[in-house]
Amino acid sequence: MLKIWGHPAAPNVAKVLWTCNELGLDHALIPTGGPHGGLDDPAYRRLNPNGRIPTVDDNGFILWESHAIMRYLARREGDEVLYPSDPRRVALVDQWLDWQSAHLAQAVRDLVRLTLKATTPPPAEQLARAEAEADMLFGIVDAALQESRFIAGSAFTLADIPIGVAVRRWTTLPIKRAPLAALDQWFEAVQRRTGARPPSA
Ligand SMILES: N[C@@H](CCC(=O)N[C@@H](CS)C(=O)NCC(=O)O)C(=O)O
Repeated sequence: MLKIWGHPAAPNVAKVLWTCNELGLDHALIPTGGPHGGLDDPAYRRLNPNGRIPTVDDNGFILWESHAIMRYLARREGDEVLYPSDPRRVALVDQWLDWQSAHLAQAVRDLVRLTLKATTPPPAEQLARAEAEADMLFGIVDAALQESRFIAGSAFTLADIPIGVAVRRWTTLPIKRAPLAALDQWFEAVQRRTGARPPSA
């Protein structure tokens, strides 16, 4: 059975768990990272030299980096909807996956650092800058969703998963957010999918 090291409250692990659920894959979660620790254990570092989660073991095939894992699992299962083989359709999915980790994830991380993880209230100007950056990036998603039902077109694909996880995090932070109607409507719909089970730990 597929083994996954991580914990469901970690956004990058949540992406992989959501993908497994969409694909109907049985998996065993090995609680690691966050409150469970273990990231510096030499045995874990041999699996993932970054000391980060998630890491998976698929019958001896070890893989880390959440989006690489998602792509691998969807390809392995031959799921043409979640991760198409058509060059242009898959390029759009990849575009949003790469954009999420290069830009959106950082903006949400900055807001988490300034709010939930801060020991003192953040300087108002710094918080306003971080809020504006996130509004701008989620605004790009909102504009795309005004044109298509899902992030990368008319069907739910891997691209919807990391952005869904990011919206889930963003909308639970004690911050000001721009109203984005198309994004809200899409988020309502993707959250209702059984695969989008919210993290419990
Ligand atoms: N680019 C990596 C980032 C991995 C990462 O930073 N994971 C975070 C959790 S989301 C982590 O390991 N944090 C340490 C912890 O939770 O203890 C990926 O997408 O897998």
